[in-house]
Amino acid sequence: PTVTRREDYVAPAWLVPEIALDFDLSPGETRVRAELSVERNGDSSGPLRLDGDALVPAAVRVDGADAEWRMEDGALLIDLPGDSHRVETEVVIAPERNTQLMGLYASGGNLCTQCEAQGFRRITFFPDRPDVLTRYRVRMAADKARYPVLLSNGDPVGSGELENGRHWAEWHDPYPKPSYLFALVAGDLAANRATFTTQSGREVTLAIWVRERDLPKTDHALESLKRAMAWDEQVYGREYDLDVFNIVAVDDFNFGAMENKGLNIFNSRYILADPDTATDHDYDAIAAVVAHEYFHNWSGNRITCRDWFQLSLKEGFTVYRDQKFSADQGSAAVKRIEDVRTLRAAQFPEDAGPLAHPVRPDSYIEISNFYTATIYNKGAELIGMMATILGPEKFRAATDLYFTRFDGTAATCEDFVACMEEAGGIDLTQFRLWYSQAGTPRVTASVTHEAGSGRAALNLRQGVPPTPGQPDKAPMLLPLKVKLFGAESGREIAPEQLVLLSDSEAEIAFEGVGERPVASINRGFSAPVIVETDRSAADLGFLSGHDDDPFARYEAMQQLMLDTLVESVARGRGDHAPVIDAVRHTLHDPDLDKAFIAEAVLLPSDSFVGDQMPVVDPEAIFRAREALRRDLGRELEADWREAYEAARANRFEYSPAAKGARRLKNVALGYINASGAPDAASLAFVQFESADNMTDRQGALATLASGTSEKRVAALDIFYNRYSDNALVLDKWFTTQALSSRDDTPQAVEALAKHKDFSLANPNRARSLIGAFSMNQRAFHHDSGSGYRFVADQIIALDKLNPQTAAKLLPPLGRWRRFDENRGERMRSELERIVATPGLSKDVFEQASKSLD
Ligand code: B3K
Ligand code: ZN
Repeated sequence: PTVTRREDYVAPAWLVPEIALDFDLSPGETRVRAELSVERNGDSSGPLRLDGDALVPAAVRVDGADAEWRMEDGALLIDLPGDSHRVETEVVIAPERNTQLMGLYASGGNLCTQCEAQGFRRITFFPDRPDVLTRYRVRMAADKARYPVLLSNGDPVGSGELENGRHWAEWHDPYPKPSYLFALVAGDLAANRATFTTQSGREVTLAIWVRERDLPKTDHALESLKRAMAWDEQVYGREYDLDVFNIVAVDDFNFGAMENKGLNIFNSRYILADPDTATDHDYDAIAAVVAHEYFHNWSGNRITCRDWFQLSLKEGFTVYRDQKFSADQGSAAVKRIEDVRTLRAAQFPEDAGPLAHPVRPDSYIEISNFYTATIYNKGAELIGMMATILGPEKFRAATDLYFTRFDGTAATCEDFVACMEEAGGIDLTQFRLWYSQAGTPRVTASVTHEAGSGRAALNLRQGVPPTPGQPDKAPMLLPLKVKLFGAESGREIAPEQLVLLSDSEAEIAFEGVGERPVASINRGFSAPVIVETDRSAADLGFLSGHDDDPFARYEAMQQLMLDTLVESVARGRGDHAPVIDAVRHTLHDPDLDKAFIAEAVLLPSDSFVGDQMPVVDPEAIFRAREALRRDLGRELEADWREAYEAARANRFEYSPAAKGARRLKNVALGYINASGAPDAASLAFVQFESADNMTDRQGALATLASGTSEKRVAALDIFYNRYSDNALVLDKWFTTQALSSRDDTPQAVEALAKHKDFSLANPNRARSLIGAFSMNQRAFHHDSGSGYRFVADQIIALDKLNPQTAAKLLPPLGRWRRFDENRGERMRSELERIVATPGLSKDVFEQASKSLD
């Protein structure tokens, strides 16, 4: 397969200022006519190259006459004599046979598109690259009974009736856009509508389109959209720019959602919610994804990417924007904790493994493989670090400059950083390494103190581990917020300061320090790094109870728990008392809200504990964590029951306080069950049966599903029967079982893969079982290798239908270097089996072959 390299970028030889598309839609046979006005770009030479993927030209005309053409790697090549021509092509495609879900495809009886990154070339011949910006006119004709609603980008300009029960509609998008932002939907859909008046007084019609019966589940998404629109005006001065904004929800979708200009298309899991079927986490995710896609209208659509190596320009920045939006809707501290948890669970392992790549990659085989936590979440951290370094006013000036200067263009990460430098009045030369060097920096911090002289010092050292293709790393610019507390008095010794660590070693000096200091460092997680300190359990316990930065309090507790678990794994047993004391203290701190407490008292996941160890021992980690959970449950049983009772009697409400109460209640339920109390399972079962919301129902189900009570099977059956016609909730049923900590989970999951409701054809369902199972460290890494074989079988089967979604399931198998020889060998041999599969897609080939290197 061919490798595409960033340094090979050349500007397009031909531009396409205008396109007129004409779709004669039907599921088995859709005729697509395209009329492109093409213009030579400067004095470039060479033929017009129109990308195509599995397209056969039915007709090709240039300036109205049949033309000569040839095919090369699926693309259509035409030699054009002049500088400006009208090129017409015609193809026939079959949406109902499109199982890749890229291009035009059928879902739930409707037709829809997905073009990012390279799906447009599966619809029509076109220079399918983000730096070719085109004005689109789209006409669609379809059977009116089957597809009464016809939508595309921009504004509707006309519609009418045709013969044979067909009708047509035409849409024009006044904003030039890259082909990846094209969208079309034809379906039997109903809309939940609202209006939004922008800050300059423009009235925008908002509509969320779903199946008629799902309409009652769209209010939360619509409300979130309005909030996001207002927030972007207030915080970034960005206003919406069309008269209509449409969102369509579809059931079969390769990822979360897509920001097509004026016509966002969503995986229905990020639109549909009501208390009976969606958890608080679902509600939050819906608000975040709706906001994310909306924010792309400026960070992505008005300013797009020059090439796909610049993907983080739009994705990192937009994730940063949606994270801040969510932080403003509730507890900013809890949101930061959740975001860091995600970064550590998804991005740190990626950065430490065979698929590590820089935020601005240097090469790819298949760009779909680069929609990663590194591009998205680490990319967002880079924006956050620049915002920290500049401060809020200069950061806003810099984003204003960026939005003004690059509006209507296809820009680069470099353009963005240059705006930060210019408006911030600073030099970010060293900071740019964050874009080019992969790997998570490690910072070692220690404090020295001379009681006599009152001198203290914080000693910092940094380094970045080698990653594939990058053996040697230069020191990075790390913005670290630090503060010192007195170990005895607990008072602040030195106020918070922002240290810009630029060398591989530095010493920060403090004067007049009378007592032994304890360092609180990387407060607010100001830099996405791993910090190693020599702080004792006592110091961590103190910070977990007294630090005035809520993130630092959480962090101290996590570090204490991690140290305890790592020690237990190494020595077979550990001292649980400091963790139990710190948790007790946190549970009773009247200044803390319930959501924060719930986050803070949660043990780090099995896999995060594994990430701290040179060789991951899944069984030992599981046992150590269960032992600590049991002791926490037993020693604090009365406290958990008290917390549980305090949050028990609330009727459903979607508010930060009510969410926090539910979160803590369910964490408490988990600990009560861990204690082994005889009534624990019935407590869970009562909650399961009486819940008026999915958070409580699923929380109880998860607790039961990991246990041995006879209530377990009953609860799973009740849940299944109650929701058997709701695909999104059935996904939860599969996931809950895949994440169970029971010994028989590997066999249970293999059986579930044969369940009549399981199907690889629907990406949500595939992920709900296979994706979830591979996150269950103990079950997936069973030393028989059965988990590896099972997941590899599923990847091979899914690759034939949907390579993109198959490739996303691969990375857990690629982490073989982190495990013992037996497991590592078995993982490798599954990767080898995958690579040797005939007809493998380049998506899976890239992930599997790089994982073997
Ligand atoms: N831009 C899309 C992701 C497209 C993924 C293509 N493999 C959604 C988003 O990030 O907002
Ligand atoms: Zn995005």
